[in-house]
Amino acid sequence: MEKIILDSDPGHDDAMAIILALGNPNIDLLGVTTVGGNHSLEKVTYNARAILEKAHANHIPVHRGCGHPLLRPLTIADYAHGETGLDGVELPEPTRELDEGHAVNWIIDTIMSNEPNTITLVPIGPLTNIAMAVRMEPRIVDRVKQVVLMGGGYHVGNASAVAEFNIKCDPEAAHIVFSQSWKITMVGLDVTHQALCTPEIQSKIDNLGTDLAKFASGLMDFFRKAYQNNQDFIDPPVHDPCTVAYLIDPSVISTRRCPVDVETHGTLTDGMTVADLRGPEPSEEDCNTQVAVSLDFNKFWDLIIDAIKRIN
Ligand code: PIR
Ligand code: CA
Repeated sequence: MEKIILDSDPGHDDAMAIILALGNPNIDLLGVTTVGGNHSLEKVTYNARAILEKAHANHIPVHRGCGHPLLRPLTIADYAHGETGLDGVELPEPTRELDEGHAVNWIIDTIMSNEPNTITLVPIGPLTNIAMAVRMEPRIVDRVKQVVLMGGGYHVGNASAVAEFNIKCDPEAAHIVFSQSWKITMVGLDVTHQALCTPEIQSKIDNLGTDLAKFASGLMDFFRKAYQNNQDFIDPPVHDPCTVAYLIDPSVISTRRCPVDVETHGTLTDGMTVADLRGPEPSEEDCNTQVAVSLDFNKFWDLIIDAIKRIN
């Protein structure tokens, strides 16, 4: 069982990551924390609670985190996620109260009160909460098992020619996170743009016939339209669950070790994840960061479909 904390900004693909984490028997989801990103902190926090309600998982705590990047104003992605941050589906009213305590404190307390090397951080939004946690309690860096994050890309951007949204939203936070000595796997657009919800995949989800399958399919319908309207995609890439899939089965994603740094002073390149792919692949002792390079499409979607089936 992999104990994970999902730090999220739901978001259509964040919702799919939460569902995968809940529905897979090898993942122990300790809690969901929220960060301003795809939409305002208020909206994404409500969405996180509503998704858990929908998936019969209101035993999972939700802690609200930072609403704004460390230095910059918040830029949201409502063009991708709509007015609610989760347009296209009807959300149930959450029955569990929002948990007390700031997400950053909860992340620190959870890591420090568990055995060393047992907790994996899975950030799937801007890295503001994680950077704050590092600054408040630097001992978490040695105590965390690993960080597997959705963000960045070494060959492609979506918020600019070279920058991915989560990193571009808060490049200073990303810089802090990538400068630590913990093991980081960057699951970037290079791979998540392969995680397309094709009509064939979506009909497999539809064929499950359950309430949660209809919910997931409704999310994908909206995400498809948004991606067709403003990203020039035919099918929507379902970014965030790639991280969880990698933790469930590392053979879903192949990786390459390389140094990664984040541009914070670029005029054209702000928020770019600069991956140094020169030379032979460095050893694990020499390099604590790795980037995702390819996705096993069928294995990925089998995991998601299996998770939806198990929940409902
Ligand atoms: C942002 C996202 C998704 C699509 C667009 N166009 C913008 C969000 C996703 O939730 C994911 O975490 C990441 N940011 C992909 O860039
Ligand atoms: Ca996200």
